[in-house]
Amino acid sequence: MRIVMATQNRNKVREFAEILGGRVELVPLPSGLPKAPETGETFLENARQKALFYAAYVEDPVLADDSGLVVPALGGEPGVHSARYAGEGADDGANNDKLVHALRSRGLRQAEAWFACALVLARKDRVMLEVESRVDGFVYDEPRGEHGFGYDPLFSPQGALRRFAEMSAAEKHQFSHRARAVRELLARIPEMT
Ligand code: ITT
Repeated sequence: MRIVMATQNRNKVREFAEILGGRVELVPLPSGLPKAPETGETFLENARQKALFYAAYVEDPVLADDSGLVVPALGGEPGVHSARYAGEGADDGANNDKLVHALRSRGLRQAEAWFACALVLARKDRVMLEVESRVDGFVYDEPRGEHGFGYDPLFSPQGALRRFAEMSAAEKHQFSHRARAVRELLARIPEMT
């Protein structure tokens, strides 16, 4: 099976390839396409929006991922705004700094949090499969580790003493929202009509 990865985020593409380990042929989006709109209020709405937007441009099924970090003590932020928490075009460092300041300004050294991942597989104008998954854990007010991307230096999954950014890719995928969602998607591919 060949799937077009409907994302502009290289870290997501790398993680999908690691998690799938060759079971599916992944191809990138053709270059020069506009960025899909992301105006939904939920991860699933945004994943659907991206999948259907890019599916209109290609023949093969496309897979979109919308994901992010939810911190209930911060009113659910960064949430669906995770990629642009510190402003449009913000980099991971700026987003992490903003999260650290948001925690500290509320007197929090740590807080419960989860990473969520919605995946939508679409072909042409039709959604074929949708799955959602999450990993519960904690965020902290100081970063640790050099691996991964995004908020990985601030997040530890429940049952692990280390941050995602302190883990190898294989260790992160034992816990991660994305790896769980991909496994569920693969299990449901036979349901596709
Ligand atoms: P596309 O829309 O092109 O896929 P994006 O980076 O804009 O790329 P999202 O809107 O889904 O994608 O935002 C996801 C953000 O959530 C991402 O940029 C990270 O800041 C964060 N995030 C998601 N998964 C993560 C992970 O496994 N580790 C750390 N941060 C993650």
